[in-house]
Amino acid sequence: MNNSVLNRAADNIRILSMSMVEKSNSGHPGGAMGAADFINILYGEFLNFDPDDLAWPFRDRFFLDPGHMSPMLYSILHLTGAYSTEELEDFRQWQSPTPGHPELDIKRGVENTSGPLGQGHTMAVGAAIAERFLRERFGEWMSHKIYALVSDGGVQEEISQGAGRIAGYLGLNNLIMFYDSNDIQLSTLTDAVTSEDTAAKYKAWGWRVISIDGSKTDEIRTALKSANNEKDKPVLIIGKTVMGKGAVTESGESFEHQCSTHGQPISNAGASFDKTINNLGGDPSNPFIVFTEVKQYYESVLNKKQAYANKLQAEQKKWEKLNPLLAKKYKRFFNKEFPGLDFSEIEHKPGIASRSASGNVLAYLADHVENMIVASADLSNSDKTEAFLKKTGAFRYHDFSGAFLEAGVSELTMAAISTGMALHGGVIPACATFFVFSDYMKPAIRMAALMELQVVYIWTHDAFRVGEDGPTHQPVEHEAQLRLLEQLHNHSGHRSLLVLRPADSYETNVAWELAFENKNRPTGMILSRQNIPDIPAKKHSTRAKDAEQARYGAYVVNDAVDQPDLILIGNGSEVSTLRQAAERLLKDDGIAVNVVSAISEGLFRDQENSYQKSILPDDIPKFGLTAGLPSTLRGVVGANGVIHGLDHFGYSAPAAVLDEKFGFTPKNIAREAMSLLESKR
Ligand SMILES: Cc1ncc(C[n+]2csc(CCOP(=O)(O)OP(=O)(O)O)c2C)c(N)n1
Ligand SMILES: [Mg+2]
Repeated sequence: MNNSVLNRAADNIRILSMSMVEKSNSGHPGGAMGAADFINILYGEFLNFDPDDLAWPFRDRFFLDPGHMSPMLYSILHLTGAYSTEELEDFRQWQSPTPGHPELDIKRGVENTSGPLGQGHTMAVGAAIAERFLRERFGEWMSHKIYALVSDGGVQEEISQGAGRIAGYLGLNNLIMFYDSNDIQLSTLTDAVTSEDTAAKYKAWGWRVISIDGSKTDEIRTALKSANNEKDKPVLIIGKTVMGKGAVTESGESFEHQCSTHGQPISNAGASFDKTINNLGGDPSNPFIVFTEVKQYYESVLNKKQAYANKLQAEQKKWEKLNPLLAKKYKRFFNKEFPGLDFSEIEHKPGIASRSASGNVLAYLADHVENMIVASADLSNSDKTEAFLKKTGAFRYHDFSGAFLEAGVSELTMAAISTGMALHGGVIPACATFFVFSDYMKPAIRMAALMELQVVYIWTHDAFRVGEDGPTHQPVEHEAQLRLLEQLHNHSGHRSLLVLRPADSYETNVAWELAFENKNRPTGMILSRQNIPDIPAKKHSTRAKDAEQARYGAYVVNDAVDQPDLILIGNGSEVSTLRQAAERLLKDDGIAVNVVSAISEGLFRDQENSYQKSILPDDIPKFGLTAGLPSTLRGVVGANGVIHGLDHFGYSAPAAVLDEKFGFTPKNIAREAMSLLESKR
């Protein structure tokens, strides 16, 4: 293809991008204008997709890290036919499909929601792992490339360390990342904050690095060709680009390389909108137009893409005929179907920790779910994911026969990689660490919740009962924080995250079952380090059957009394303490108590009002017990109830001593409950 048409197309992307920002009077034109040359060559000459079906599972993926460059993405997707002119003109407006930062819309070519810098390219690493995992099982025919674009901000974010290390360690030769290196960031030039040798850094991680002039069509093409032929390593193409490329002032002087064009209409920044469009060969009175030759060029591009997709899909059909069982399997993988899963087959020894019960579930899943990928941030023996690891094996350099990612000590990276796996599709990711370190994962959890992705978070060592490790390891406010996402609804109107803290091994089974049913949102599981006695079965029932009621979010675990004197409410291991307190109250004071296990407030509040009232009638005194902040249970216990929780960081001492000192004993709880009842008399 002759470069003059390509350069016209890149200029067209620049004009569209700056015009979108100008029209909405908000947004980020500078970076988009600089990276236009790359995105143009990538989509024009490399990225494989099916124009008729952008969700085709074996398409190449493009992950955008700097979401603020959304005008560039919408512009290229306009040239390839997925967005209309009106939609570009509607940039950043209410309910437009062109929001300020791109929001996941695979059917229209947006592979990831982006905005928090650093996560987008880490998701690409996750997608690249998923691709290698599937290729290993189904063959070379289905292999495809994962492209990412990262900017100065994404390279500076700490998460890039984890993403770079893991991609290099695993030799993700299907990953090609373009670094839009324009030496400018939001408030300064990059030299105000960094003097690192980025190429050397990535090389040290095991990447191949190609440095080019990122505005030059030939150099971009050569680099992408070479990256596509790379057999061993992930490739970083460092492209030196020009912020606000083509911008000029009213008097026609260059206004390129200006920090001010990062995040406002170029006319506000000091450039001339009209003169810049003239300079880029466009018509200021018609800024949203696509040049005729560019239109023709992209028509020919789409024909080529279609021909490629047709060819591959024919190959796919042939393969499916020859391998009918495998063909069924990959379809199941992508449809998130799990035939034959029966959690009631999973047996536990009595009175084990819920982390161990989860380990038993994982051992079962290793045998029954072939497309599950589990990760741990260097805690597999402690968080009990090793039950899965031992049966499946860890990923190694160019070896994806296993199904376990040893992520190293990098919780945020691990969580964002899990997001990327879920985005790629075909696999079910779960990742684990200590509950207290969920703090390190929150930004990625939030993105998975926003994107409505099935990711499972396994958090063990759920309370101050980690004991001697002290306050740095004792989660307190964490459950309350995560349950905030239970209150936050996703764009489909559902609770964006489900948080489950099971009270014994039977509830742990149910929690895992729910995690598999939760196909359109993440699930977090909060599990104990210490053993927990199993809750006894109710009269004429089995514990397994009783525990199924955890599906309602909260239920009475003992033989319920119609008119109890008191209701005790908790979750996790506190339910056991409450049960013992209830026995004391009945024996010593003749008080009739219902004990409620509230595995998830969110699930509970989604039940019929009549059910909620039957479990927690208004007129009965309520007492809550939580190892977390008292506010963790406030929504369930209600304003008039009393909650015994923790309102400090905890202390270093053996767990039993802490239970005693913090008043988490059946005796103390019975005493406090009695004073609540007395205060009501
Ligand atoms: C995690 C995170 N922190 C801060 C921001 C705010 N922010 C948006 S863009 C940006 C830096 C922009 O620099 P660069 O990535 O080089 O983009 P360019 O200015 O070149 O377009 C910052 C700090 C963000 N989006 N995400
Ligand atoms: Mg920059």
